[in-house]
Amino acid sequence: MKNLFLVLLICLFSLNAFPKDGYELWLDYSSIESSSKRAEITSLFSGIYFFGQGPTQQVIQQELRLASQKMMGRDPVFTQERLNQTQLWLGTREELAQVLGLETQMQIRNLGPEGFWRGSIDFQGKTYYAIIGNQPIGVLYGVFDWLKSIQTDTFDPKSEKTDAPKVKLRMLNHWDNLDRTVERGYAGFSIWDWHRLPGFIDPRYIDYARANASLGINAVSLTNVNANAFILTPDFMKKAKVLADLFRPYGIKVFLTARFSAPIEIGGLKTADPLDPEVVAFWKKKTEEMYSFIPDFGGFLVKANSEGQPGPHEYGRNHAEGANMLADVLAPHGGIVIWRAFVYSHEIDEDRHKQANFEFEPLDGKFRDNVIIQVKNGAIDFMPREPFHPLFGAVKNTNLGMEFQITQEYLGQATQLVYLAPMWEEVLRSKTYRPSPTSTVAGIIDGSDSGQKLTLMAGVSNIGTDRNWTGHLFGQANWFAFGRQAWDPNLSSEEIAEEWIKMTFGQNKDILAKTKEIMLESREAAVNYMNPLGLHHIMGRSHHYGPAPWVEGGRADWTSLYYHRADSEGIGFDRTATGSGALNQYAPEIANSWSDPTQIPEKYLLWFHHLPWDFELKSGRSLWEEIGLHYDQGVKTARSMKSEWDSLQGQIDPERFSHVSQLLAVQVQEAEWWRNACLLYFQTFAQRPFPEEIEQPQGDLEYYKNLDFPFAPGIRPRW
Ligand code: BDP
Repeated sequence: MKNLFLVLLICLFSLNAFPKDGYELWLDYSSIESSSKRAEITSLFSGIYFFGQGPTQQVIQQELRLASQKMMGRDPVFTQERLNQTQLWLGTREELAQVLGLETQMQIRNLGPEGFWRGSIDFQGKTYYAIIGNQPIGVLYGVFDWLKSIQTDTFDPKSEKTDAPKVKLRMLNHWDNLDRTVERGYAGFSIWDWHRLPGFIDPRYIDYARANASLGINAVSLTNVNANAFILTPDFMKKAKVLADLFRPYGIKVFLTARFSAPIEIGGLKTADPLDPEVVAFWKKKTEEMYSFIPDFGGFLVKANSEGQPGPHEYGRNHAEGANMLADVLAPHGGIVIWRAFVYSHEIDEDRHKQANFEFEPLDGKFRDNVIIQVKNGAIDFMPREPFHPLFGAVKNTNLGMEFQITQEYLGQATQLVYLAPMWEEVLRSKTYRPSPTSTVAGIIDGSDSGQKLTLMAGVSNIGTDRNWTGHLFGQANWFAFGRQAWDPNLSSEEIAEEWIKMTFGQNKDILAKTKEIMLESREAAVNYMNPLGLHHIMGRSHHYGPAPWVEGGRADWTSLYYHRADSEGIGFDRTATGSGALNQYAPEIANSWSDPTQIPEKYLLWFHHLPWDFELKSGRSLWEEIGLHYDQGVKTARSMKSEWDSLQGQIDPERFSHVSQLLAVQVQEAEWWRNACLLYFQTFAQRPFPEEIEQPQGDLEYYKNLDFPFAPGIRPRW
């Protein structure tokens, strides 16, 4: 007996002592402290009845088992006796209605296949808690939502909740190569172990699917948009099939990237012309083959005629001809084509900002119904701050989807804590004034303003083989926030941060308040110390790590000089009518007021205007002074983020505390580096002293220019 007690004690101790490395993500299900709450939840877990059976129900059972063990230290009781022993009912609307005649109680009929209802039901004198979906996947979403309410201490059995996603496809885009390198990946290698698939199933695949399902992410493209045609060979299809089979019960569909020249590379043809009958036959056969492995295959994601990728232009065809050919072969199987709008060419003598609109506006209405044009949030390239992409609102009869970048290519990679939800919120809430005066980007994406039925929000994944999945622990918050905003683009970044913090660190009020503050100020801090006042694209060449406003030579639209245009007179890119005219691609309400440098929001000033160094800003200071103050402010905020976090020592487990604390120290150094390098460089043009009130930039410009990072992670492989 004594021995048994000892063993138990040791077990308990080692459980607690197991370092928290972030692997569990937001699904850590920390133990419920309050005894009354614990009793309430324990009672619900003590009699769970499932209406219906199937793979998704099994997944729900596993999740409930895990949650119960971790939150209450005991197994849940699943019962076959649906009345006497049951506390919690789980099932679809139809299943419950058939047995219990409860049709009228459920308001979820119109919520689509993924909607759910949860609340209390009185039946024959007893009250049950019920989680009901239109389909099993809705039940799973409802269960995750319920578990979240327990973790965030907001569960109230008396109140009911109905919810359904506002966007149809909520998708992760992995930029993962078949050799397991990840383009712009900062968290290790690809989690897809292609070489050992299909035989070996890494348990991570399931945890990945759970995490996505807990957010409502229901689609994933496994491979890099800079695609390799080999993924479309039967050997790789077999591997992808294993993943698709594993993800199906979690409601996740698999997509793959299609290399436009695949008919040549793996089909033995001489052309990839989309109008050539042999090419069409190739894609038809490939698609049929794909569906023979994956009957619910989602479709193809395509990057064509962009940054050297092959596409229809090689054959004198346009994007619609290319996309429609694929759409036609996918349509009989229910598949779709996601065609990227990230197209620009240095051979065209036009501001890169304008090129996507040039290509796609004339094609409006020409794409098939099963094509979505996936548009990056801004017209250049995932910069720390971009005005929304002018394609939103410019086309009326084309499905448009959003592409955000979760991986922090331009926002501190995996050394910096930058919470991206405020950036996405800023974009989604932007007014487009088209198609109607009240339209917003969110309204176009979710169809409420655009009327489109096929809706999509995609995020470029930040996931890799690192134990904590995302390299920086707080990268998890960006994965989480992306999923939440894709579910409902109207959620605020603040409420999402609160959910994530509570699910990740528990209920401690001090942790919540301080961490939330750090997260919410982090993105503006990064903009300030990297790209204030509308500056953009001044990062290191190729690896994109750190500042390099001096990059010149080679392809012009990949240099920094092309974008900041600093000279002895001033700085900024004139995109008004006197410059490139890109501003005119927006609705007149925007174009008119933003053409005036005294009216445009200052955060976009140098994006659209080239202005003299002495130009006076709203503060009464000169442009040069304000640039200095913004850079300096960024550094100060980074420092206060660090001290705020450090004040939580002892309240957060030592492993995660130290991981974040060390990285924040790196972030402060990187912020100083950005400020010093950029200000010293711009001073060579401005020829003015730095404002007195800022910390004077240290170091030597030549030193900064000579820094070299040949092994920085995530570099794009050369083909
Ligand atoms: C850029 C990345 C590059 C991607 C490209 C894209 O630097 O690696 O291939 O976006 O979105 O930002 O296709």
